[in-house]
Amino acid sequence: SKHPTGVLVMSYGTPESMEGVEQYYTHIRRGHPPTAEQLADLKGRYNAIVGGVFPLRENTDRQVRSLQDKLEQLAPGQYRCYQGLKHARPYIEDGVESMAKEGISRAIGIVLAPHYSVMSVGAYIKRAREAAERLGVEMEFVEEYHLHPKLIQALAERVLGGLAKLVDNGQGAAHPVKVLFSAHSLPEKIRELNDPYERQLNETAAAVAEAAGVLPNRWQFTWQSAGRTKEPWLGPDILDTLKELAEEGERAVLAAPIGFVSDHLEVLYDLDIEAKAEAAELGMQLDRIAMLNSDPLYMETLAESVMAEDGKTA
Ligand code: FEC
Repeated sequence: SKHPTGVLVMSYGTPESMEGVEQYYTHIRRGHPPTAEQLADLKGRYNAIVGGVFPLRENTDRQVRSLQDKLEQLAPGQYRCYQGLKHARPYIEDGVESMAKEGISRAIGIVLAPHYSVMSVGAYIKRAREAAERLGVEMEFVEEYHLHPKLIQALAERVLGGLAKLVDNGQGAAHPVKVLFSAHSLPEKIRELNDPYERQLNETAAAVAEAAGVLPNRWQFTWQSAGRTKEPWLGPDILDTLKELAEEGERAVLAAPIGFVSDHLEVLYDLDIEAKAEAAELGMQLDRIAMLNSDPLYMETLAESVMAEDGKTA
């Protein structure tokens, strides 16, 4: 066909300004506006990170551009990337609409999150599929890429880099470092759905630890960023894990948030500010691995996953 295959690149989304935080938060809460206190709390967290900007927007833009370049390099003229965000403009539906308007009749969707849960990636795919059906775009999806060898390599390099820095500059020189892999918690009810999220995260953690030569007793998995609701969320939370590690005599921790791929609020606030403060309180040093952002190995992971899915269906 004369039209390229569309690639809908989906990401969480972030507000464009402080004025947009209320609408964004309301969208995350499925149309229920936050209380004034909840809103002030969230604005406070955005203000606390790197000067109160919204780095996820620039990072997602750059990831989409870099993936387009990588696809162009691997398969010239065959793919055209579009952006679709879960909770901000351009929404997932806007991305599908742009494709349809530009004459795209087939597309592959991929989410900038490597692990599948029905509550995370599944929800992105559901919305994209509905829009595609409505607009007559034939669409297939990459559901997960959590063990792609280039993803594992990129993460292992970051763990090695983080360990080297801790050993050079801090307590890691005198104490063995504990590597704490983490991801966004979800409500415990995902367990009743036989959801692959926990298993996939543990598989990524084990593969990265092995590739980086981190011994089994020198790493563990923990959750972070649980929602502030009454229902139970998957635990233990990283703040509790840090307390436990301090009691066990650990002094140096490397946080490796493998469930995320960008610098954004859940990393820059929840880990770099909140978890770091807790660690300091406990007499421990906490460093964090660099995020993938538009790392070439990550872009190759995405490009190869898209092309493999396309090959299955062409
Ligand atoms: O930098 C930014 O502006 C956005 C950072 C951000 C990322 C992110 C990723 C994930 N979330 C996931 C699940 C949930 C569930 C709820 C929930 C709520 C929030 C709130 C903010 C927020 N999330 Fe998020 N998430 C980010 C930001 N998230 C802000 C609302 C206030 C708060 O609780 O802190 C609970 C919704 C509800 O109330 O019903 C569930 C998952 C991911 C990782 C996968 C992905 O990227 O899609 C899972 C980045």
